[in-house]
Amino acid sequence: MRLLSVFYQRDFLPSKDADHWLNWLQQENNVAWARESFSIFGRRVTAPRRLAWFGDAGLNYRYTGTDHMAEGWPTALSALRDRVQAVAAQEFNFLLLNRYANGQQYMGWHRDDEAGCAGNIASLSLGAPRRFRYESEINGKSEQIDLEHGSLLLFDGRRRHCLAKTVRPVEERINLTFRLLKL
Ligand SMILES: O=C(O)CCC(=O)C(=O)O
Repeated sequence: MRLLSVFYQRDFLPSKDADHWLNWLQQENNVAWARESFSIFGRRVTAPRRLAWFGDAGLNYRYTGTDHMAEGWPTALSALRDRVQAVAAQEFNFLLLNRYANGQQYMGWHRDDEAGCAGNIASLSLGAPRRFRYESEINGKSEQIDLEHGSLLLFDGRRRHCLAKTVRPVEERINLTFRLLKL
């Protein structure tokens, strides 16, 4: 089932848990953070953020012409996935993480509508609050939510959305998007 509108739970994680997860994900021995480049209108562009992923072993999430092959879930993260699944009432088999060092790092407008992407996306935010914009399903206008530390957002990835840049001095933010890939 797809959601018609977005669902936002501000206090999905108690602040102590949210702090723990932010700290855990920032450790390079837990997560291999990488800078990725992709082709857009024939030009090679480096993404203005860092990226990592986990998922059921052998699953490949391919987008912007790049493979993201999963090798399994660290035990700690599969426990977090189970908590997200319970609220979303849906299973997830892939996790994409984005790490924004400051307000100049962002994600441009896009849709997550690759073939094989099913159900809704569950987006867990950690660190500095940042503005998420998405297209209204009613009139196509831009709506927005400030995603807070420990919050969970459920949304239909086929709706255009972005993580806006800001000139305000903001600290690091890590975002986890749990997805269901059907292959
Ligand atoms: O960092 C965010 O909240 C946005 C992530 C996003 O748009 C995506 O993963 O498709």
